[in-house]
Amino acid sequence: MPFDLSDESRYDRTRLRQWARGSARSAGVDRRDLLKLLAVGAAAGSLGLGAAGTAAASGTAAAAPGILKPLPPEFFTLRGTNAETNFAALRGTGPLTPVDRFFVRNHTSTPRIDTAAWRLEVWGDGLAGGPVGFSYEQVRALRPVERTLFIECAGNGRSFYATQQGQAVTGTPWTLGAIGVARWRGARLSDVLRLAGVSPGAVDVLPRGLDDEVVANGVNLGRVRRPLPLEKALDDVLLAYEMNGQPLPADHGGPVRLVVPEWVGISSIKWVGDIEVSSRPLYSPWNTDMYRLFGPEHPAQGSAPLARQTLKSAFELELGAAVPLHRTRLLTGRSWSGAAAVTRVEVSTDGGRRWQRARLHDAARRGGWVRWSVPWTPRTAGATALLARATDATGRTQPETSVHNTQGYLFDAVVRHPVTVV
Ligand SMILES: Nc1nc2c(c(=O)[nH]1)N[C@H]1C(S)=C(S)[C@@H](COP(=O)(O)O)O[C@H]1N2
Ligand SMILES: [Mo]
Repeated sequence: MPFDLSDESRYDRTRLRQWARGSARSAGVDRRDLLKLLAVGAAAGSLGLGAAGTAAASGTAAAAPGILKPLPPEFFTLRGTNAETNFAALRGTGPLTPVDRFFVRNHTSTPRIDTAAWRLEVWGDGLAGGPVGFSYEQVRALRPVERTLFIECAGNGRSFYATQQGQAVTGTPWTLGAIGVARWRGARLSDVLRLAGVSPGAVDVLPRGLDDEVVANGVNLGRVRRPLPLEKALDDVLLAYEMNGQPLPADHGGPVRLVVPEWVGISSIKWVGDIEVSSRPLYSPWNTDMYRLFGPEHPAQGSAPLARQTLKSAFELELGAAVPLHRTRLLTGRSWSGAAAVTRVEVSTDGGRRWQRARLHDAARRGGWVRWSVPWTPRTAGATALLARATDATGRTQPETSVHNTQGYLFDAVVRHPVTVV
C-alpha cells in the first residue's frame, strides 16, 4: 500500500501544531532567524530567493553560471540560477526527458563531487547504534530498482498566477517547464536506512545536500535540506545514481540524489551527503517558511508542508506561436499528476468553448506523464488560446482557476496557451 494521503495530512497537522508551540527543533537554523524570515515574508511577501528569477522574467535573462551542462536557447529559458525546459523542445522526444533538455533548479550552483571520495553518512538519535557511512560502491552494491518518475518544482506554472489570474506571487516565474521525467536507477532509501539500523522511535529523516549554504536576506539558511516523514522514506524513495541509463549528471545531483516519487521537487535532495534520522520532528526553512501555502485563503500559520504535486497539462508549442491558417497540424502535449495516473485529457482550440478528447499515447501510470495529441485545422485568423485539461484516476480535473498563495506554489488551473493564426 503506497503512503496514503490521510496519513500525510495527519503527519503534517501534527508537525504544524508542534511548530506553532515551538516544541520542535529547527534543525540547525536559529529559531529567531526563522521568525525574522517569517516576518520579512509577511511584510514583503518575499524571502528574496526569487529575486534572480524575477529579473529573468522582465527580460534581463542572465547566464546561469552555476550550471555545468550546455543550455542552448532552443532547449532552455534561463531564470537566475535555474534553467527551464522549453516544452516545444520536447516534441518528438519520447516519454523520457533527455538529459540535454531536463530542467535544472539550483539554489546556489552545481558542486563538483569526486565520486570515489563521496560518502553518505547516516546518523542521529533515531538510529539504534552509531553513525553508519556508505561509499558509492556500497550504495551501488545494494539491490537496484528502476522507476520512471517525474521531478517537478513546486513552483512550476507560477507565472500564470500573475499573467492569468492577476495575482502577485514571489519566486522564480516558471511557465510549465520546471518538470522532467526520467528513468531513475538506484538503491532503495529503505535498504540503506535498515542497514543503518533505524530504532522503533524514529519519526523523521533529514537528507542534506553537499552544495553551498543558501543565504537569503542576509540570513544563512545552511545547506539545502528538507525533512521527510519516516513512513515516506521507508516506502518508495530512491537513492538514484543513474538517470536515463547514464551515471547521474552533476547538475541533477550526481553522484547520488534522492528521488521522492510524486512529491514536490525540493524533496528530491541532490548531491546528498548525509541523512539525519531523528526520534523527534525535524524542521528546516524548506518545510516551515518555504513550501507551504500562505495567504488569505490559507491558515494564518500557513498550510501543512507541501507533499504531493498537483495536476497539470502543457502543449509542446512555444507560448505565442504563429500557426498557419487552414493547415491541419497535430497539437501535442503532456499531462501529469502527483495524486494518481492521468486518465483523460481534453483540448479546446477556441478559448474554452468546445472541448474534444485527446488521444493518449502512453498507458496511465502513477508518477509519470502521458503524451497526447489532437489534430487541429485553424479556420479563423487572429489571436486565440489553446487549452488542455487533464483528469486523473482520483477523478480530479484541472480547475479554471488555482487557489492563490503568496509564493505561487502548486498552480493547477487550465493554462490558456496563446497562439496567433496567420
Ligand atoms: N542539494 C540540493 N537539492 C535540491 C535542490 C538544490 O538546490 N540543492 N533543488 C531542489 C529543487 S527546488 C528541485 S525542483 C529539484 C530540481 O531537480 P533538477 O535540478 O534535477 O531538475 O531539486 C531539488 N533538490
Ligand atoms: Mo523546486
